[in-house]
Amino acid sequence: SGYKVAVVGATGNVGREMLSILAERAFPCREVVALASRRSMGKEVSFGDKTLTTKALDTYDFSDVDICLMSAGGDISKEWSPKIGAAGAVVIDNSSAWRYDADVPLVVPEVNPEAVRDFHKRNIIANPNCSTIQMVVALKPLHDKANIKRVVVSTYQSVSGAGKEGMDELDRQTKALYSLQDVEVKKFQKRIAFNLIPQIDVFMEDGYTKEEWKMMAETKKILDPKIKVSATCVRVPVFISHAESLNVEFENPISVEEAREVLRSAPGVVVQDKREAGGYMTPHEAAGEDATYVSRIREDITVENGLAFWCVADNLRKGAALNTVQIAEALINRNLIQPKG
Ligand code: 11C
Repeated sequence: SGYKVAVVGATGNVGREMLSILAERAFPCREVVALASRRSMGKEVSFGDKTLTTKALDTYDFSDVDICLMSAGGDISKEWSPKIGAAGAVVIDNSSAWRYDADVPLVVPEVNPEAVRDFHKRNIIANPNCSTIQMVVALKPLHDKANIKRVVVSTYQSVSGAGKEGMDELDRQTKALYSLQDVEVKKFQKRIAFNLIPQIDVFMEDGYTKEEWKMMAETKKILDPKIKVSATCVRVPVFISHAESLNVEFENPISVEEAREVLRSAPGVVVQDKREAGGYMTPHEAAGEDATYVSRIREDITVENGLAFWCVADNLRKGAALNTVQIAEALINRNLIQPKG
């Protein structure tokens, strides 16, 4: 007994992480199937101590699947999520295809778990962008305490956010530089090894990039439409975990001590903040962890009620796979879905 879970995009960075998180958390499943494009069909992936052979998405019969975790990109999701949803499985989708649809809940379980109730409109729930997830996990307890008016955020995003190709590019370029060979630029817009790139996703008309726009639009949908967000998203030569520097302006006064207090007791947050050398979290240390880490909490001395802080999380786990599995758990804990088998 238990749920039948399909993982679509099982051979990707996030798909593999979904399978290991399902196994780690002993998700109540009677069966797990790994699906991917025809190109990846037959590849083997790990599920706990088992090995699954990937099956093709386009010929798979979803009629006895309860939950489908999708991480196969926006185009595949646009085509397949409605079909899978119509076949009776609840789709929890990690792409940006459905996030801004009024009939699709956009959920971070620590922030707006009650929104899962509306999943039945399309049988789809959207998982937010990785840089939004860790930011709203940290902002939620502060918003409840002192009402956020405005956020200025700069991100330091790892190459794994751009998939395996992004990780391969940093690896390849670094090796090429050390062996004095030509550096080939394929995945990113410029060289990423020993460099920074202030562009993630395409440019919008107003000069912000799509990644920056997502952080703004998603924060409004998940947390509060009144919060203003200005983001600058930067790719950095780090393999796993995104970091963010935030300046937050509040309606009401909030001291550093009060902020520490509410963050310490907030779900999903770990405060690691000693005002001494090394007393903060870094991306390398957050890789493989589940929490959103908050460090460097201090007063923003340029506004009346302001705080500045640093936040770090594993973009493949809390930023993607873990959040998706937690959404499935939120559905189950609320008795909103029953296993078909
Ligand atoms: C990155 N945040 O780091 C992006 C990847 O909307 O799900 C995820 C894009 C998305 O490149």
